Amino acid sequence: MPEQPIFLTRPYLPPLEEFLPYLEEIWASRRLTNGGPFHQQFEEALRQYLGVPHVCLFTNGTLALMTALQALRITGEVITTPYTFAATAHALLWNGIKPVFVDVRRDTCNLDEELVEAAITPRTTAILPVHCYGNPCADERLQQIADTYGLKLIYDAAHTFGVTVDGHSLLEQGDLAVLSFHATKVFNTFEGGAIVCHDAKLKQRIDYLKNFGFADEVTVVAPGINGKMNEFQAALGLLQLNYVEQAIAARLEIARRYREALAEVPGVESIPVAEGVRSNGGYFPVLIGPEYAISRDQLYDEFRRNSILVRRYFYPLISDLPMYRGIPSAAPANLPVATQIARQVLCLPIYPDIEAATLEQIIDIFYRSR
Ligand code: T4K
Repeated sequence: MPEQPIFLTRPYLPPLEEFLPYLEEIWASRRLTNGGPFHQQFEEALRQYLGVPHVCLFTNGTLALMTALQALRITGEVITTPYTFAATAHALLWNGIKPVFVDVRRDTCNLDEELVEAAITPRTTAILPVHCYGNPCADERLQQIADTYGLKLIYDAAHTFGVTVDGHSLLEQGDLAVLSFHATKVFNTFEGGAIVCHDAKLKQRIDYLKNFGFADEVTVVAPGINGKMNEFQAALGLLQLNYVEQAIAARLEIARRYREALAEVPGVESIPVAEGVRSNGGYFPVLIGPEYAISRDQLYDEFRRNSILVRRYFYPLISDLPMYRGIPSAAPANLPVATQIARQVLCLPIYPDIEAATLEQIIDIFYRSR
């Protein structure tokens, strides 16, 4: 048994000596937050890296999601997925919006676009899909539905950093896309997040909203919140951009090894990557089916006995949490695919510097337990 547990992920950090000059600059200027120089530099550098029109930096992805809903004045009901991290639906509740859960597709774990129309009511104002594990949603179809019914389309793109489809950033889709730069993500700024948007006026509104609604010293245009990214986060982000492609490449190589090794194990299903997609290796989920010798939870326990801290993202389903389960659309009978995936999923450790021997040890547990 290893002395140190193997975690699901380890945050990527650049060499400390490269970060120290940024800290010295912050100390010298005493500019710590509120749109300082690193904030401005990082916002522009990120915009260029992502190839998107506008970026609004946030202190975390959850506040970015909450602000995105405010920015587009979303109210009433919003169609979303139950198969995600709690923050997606919580952002709706914090805005007094009712989530309407629609089932997912097994091949992508994303909102099933063909079930969306049936969930629309006169109170529906938006669709909030998640590109789960960075797998692209059926963007064209979702946009078509949104256009037909006059709905806004906001993507929770927390898992999507650096993902491209036929060379285009996935973040170009929808009215807004929301990123997370949390420590556990492919790209981290300790904590952090951003909204990607397409026009300058909307960026301005979001920038006001994340600063309490202040447009200038005496003008407050809306009941905004404090969502600002500070200078420490922004400085780290600037530095991390130099390393992120290298980190993604290392993750994709680990994903390739898992995929290859587990293809031979009956009852262990990897989620496919669609043609033309450059994924980011943020997560490596597998579904444990009935053909496997033991259940998902028995396998989970077996990993834990070996000090390998695999995770069941996303179990339980959001729709099963106490604050959501009373909503009619949260009934398990309405969500059969999501319910099944949540019972079968196991996310395996994946991070750029995972040791080759650890990777083989993880794979070996699948072979030994089958
Ligand atoms: N939308 C979606 C779809 C999301 O997945 C998330 C966040 C959000 C929105 C909200 O974005 P943020 O507001 O977080 O920016 C983690 C993260 O806290 C959360 O950011 C993430 N999704 C979610 C999927 O996972 P936990 O509670 O499961 O993480 P935790 O602390 O157990 O960490 C997992 C493993 O990572 C640990 O076993 C060890 C390792 N780790 C973690 C941290 C925090 C480290 O090595 N160092 C660290 O600093 O939620």
